Amino acid sequence: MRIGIVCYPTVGGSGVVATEMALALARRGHDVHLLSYDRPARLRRGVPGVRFHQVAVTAYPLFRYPPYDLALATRMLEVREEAGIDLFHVHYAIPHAVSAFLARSMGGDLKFVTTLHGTDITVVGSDRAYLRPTRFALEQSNAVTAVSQYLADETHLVFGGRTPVDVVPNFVDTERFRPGDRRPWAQRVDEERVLVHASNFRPVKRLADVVRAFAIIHKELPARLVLVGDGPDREHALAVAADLGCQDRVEHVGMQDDLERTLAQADLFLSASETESFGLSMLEAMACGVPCVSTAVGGVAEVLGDTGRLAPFGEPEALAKAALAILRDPALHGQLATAARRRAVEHFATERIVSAYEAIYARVLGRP
Ligand code: GMT
Repeated sequence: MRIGIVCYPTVGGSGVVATEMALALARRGHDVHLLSYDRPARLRRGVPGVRFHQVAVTAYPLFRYPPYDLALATRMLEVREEAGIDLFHVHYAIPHAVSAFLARSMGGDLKFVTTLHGTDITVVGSDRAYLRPTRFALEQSNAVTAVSQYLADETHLVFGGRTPVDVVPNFVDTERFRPGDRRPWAQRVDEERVLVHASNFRPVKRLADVVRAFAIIHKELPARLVLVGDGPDREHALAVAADLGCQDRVEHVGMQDDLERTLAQADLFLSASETESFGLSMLEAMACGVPCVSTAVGGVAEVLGDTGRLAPFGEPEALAKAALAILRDPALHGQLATAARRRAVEHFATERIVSAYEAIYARVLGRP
């Protein structure tokens, strides 16, 4: 098939999923075209079978907010004409699904599948300013998918039940994300527990709560917290670490192209999010054999199964208690680590999930 993928290029989960989809589809022989305002990090090097098409937005003094959605609709039509695209797969509803509908209205029969990732429904999509166009664009999509059952249910709650939503979870490359050769802390001389958190440090991630939980853990056990990523809450979280006297045990390493290396060195992944439709970094940690302790929000329970531990949102003490129970018990840690890796491989491996998307494409195109 000739497939157009539309996504945000940022390091956020939806961009990662869309780019990994493009790579996996190209490996399966599809002709893949990726459209975005910038080249996604994981596509920096050219990849056979995937062509990148930049969406350029004209700046004009009159435009306080340049109309990206219009430029995207135009680019979708151009790419369809140039490459003979069979179907577009748009990741994150706003504004991508609306642009796809506009492209169809301008250019005739254009098929598109919309994948919902989280805040496009739970935060932005439910905002009064965006609710009606988002609902309309979902109704116009040839298929709508959500990355968890939680998100599918939320979509029905927010937008009404008219649009059928297929649940297709996110996936992980279990060859790239795999356990490292680091021995568990009980077999190491320093016994230092390495905790990791990776995200875009947006307010919804509650990075300061990650640090607060870590400060409690650090008082009880030798421990270090590695923060991977970057975003608006970085300074606040580092200030909280200083206030709590653990700043020298908190290491901010910024964005990482080789996140798998850091994850494979960790003993535990900590997440304090207020909402999380899926939690892709946790799946990547699981694939590396790293148990996760997270707030019990959104679709996280669907991802972790019984391989990690959940604590109520907004209670860093509860998060710390759950983490300490694992970090004090090498046998329990070993069991959870093995179960996490197994669950990632059995339920969330790339090939399995990409096949599910291919089946949806075939259904939309009316092909066997
Ligand atoms: O919704 C966001 O904050 C951005 C979005 C993204 O582009 O990274 O994250 C969402 O999509 C990810 C990939 O499907 C999920 O793993 C995240 O859980 C989800 N974020 C939230 O629900 C907050």
